[in-house]
Amino acid sequence: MTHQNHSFDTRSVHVGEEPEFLDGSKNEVVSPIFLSSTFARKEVKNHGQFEYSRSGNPTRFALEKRYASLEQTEYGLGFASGLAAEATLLFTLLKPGDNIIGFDDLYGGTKRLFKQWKDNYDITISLVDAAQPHLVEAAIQPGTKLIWLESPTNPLLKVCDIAAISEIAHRHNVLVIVDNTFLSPYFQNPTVLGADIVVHSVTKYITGHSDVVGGAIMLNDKSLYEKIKFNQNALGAIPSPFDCYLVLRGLKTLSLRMEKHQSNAFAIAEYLENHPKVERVYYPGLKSHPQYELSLKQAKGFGGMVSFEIKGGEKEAVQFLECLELFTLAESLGGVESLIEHPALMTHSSITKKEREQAGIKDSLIRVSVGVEDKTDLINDLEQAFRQI
Ligand code: P1T
Repeated sequence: MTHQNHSFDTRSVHVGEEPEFLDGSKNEVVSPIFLSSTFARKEVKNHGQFEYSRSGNPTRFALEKRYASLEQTEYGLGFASGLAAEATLLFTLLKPGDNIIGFDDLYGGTKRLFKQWKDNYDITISLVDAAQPHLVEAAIQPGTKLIWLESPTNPLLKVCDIAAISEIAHRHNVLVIVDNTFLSPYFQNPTVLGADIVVHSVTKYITGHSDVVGGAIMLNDKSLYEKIKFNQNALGAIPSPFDCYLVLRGLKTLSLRMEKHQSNAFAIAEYLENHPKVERVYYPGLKSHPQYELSLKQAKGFGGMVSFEIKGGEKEAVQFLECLELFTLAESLGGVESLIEHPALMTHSSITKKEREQAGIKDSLIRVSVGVEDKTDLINDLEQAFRQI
């Protein structure tokens, strides 16, 4: 059955796992975990749909079909991690002498990857405040190959106008890649807004239970898809069948989880905004957020990530974080359990202090991945920790 006319909630449950999908004689409701690393053939010169699990596996195939459906693209590809997906993209799209324009606020590991490409493969990187599209246009140079965006960004929750930047990029023959990890395909579909390629850390909301490290790429262009798929196999950074099964399972509740993450995040952002020990709150759903109107226009929601600056500096931030009991002090985000962290010392410690300062990541900044627990319990935990500093 085709789910083309079905809504997101229906597609996230069914696509890739239609009972007759794999073979008419098999009618499982849930995709089996195909552990076989290789697939038999009758003829030397011909193989069936699957040949060897690095190049294709039925459980991964089911998941890749769902990835494409949820991002409303023609094609989806699964990877062993978000960074494996990103590295495969850079490997496929760049040649020496090329230039990447990136948002000045991006996940620290993405900036570290860019630096590897810069140092080893003669690529130049221009980081700009993409919240101002004219700065992106001004940064375009003859060698610019791609513009790399997050919206909202990690960790400052900056939002950029994906449609406006895509229009600028396409006038200059440049590709737009959007890392859509923070909103998930439930709240935002960048290719519908004009971007060329979407990348995800599946580790986060898409899986949703902090038990898989995975990545994904979704796109519409057939020739680009074939090049990236070739390198998915050639580089081999693929997800295991068991991880694919867990992601298929996690995705069935994506819409339910995202709604709860968001309503809890609203409550926490408002609580923090009124707290005397808080200097500043970053959440795109607050009217005080500089791109609140843009978020309303281009996304269906604001997500579950909130960042804030505590009054004081690193000392107060660390003290606060170590006093929390219900929030787990850990890197990562997007799971059902609330996580909290210190970007400068944790997720963004792989970039230099100078770069962090340029991007606006202060030592007093704290990032919260709001889970789906009871919001009063979460706020009570924050309150008891504030009282101790
Ligand atoms: O961890 P991995 O699945 O390889 O994904 C990397 C990645 C890519 N893009 C964004 C926006 C991310 O946030 C991440 C990973 N981020 C964390 C681990 C973190 O705590 O921010």
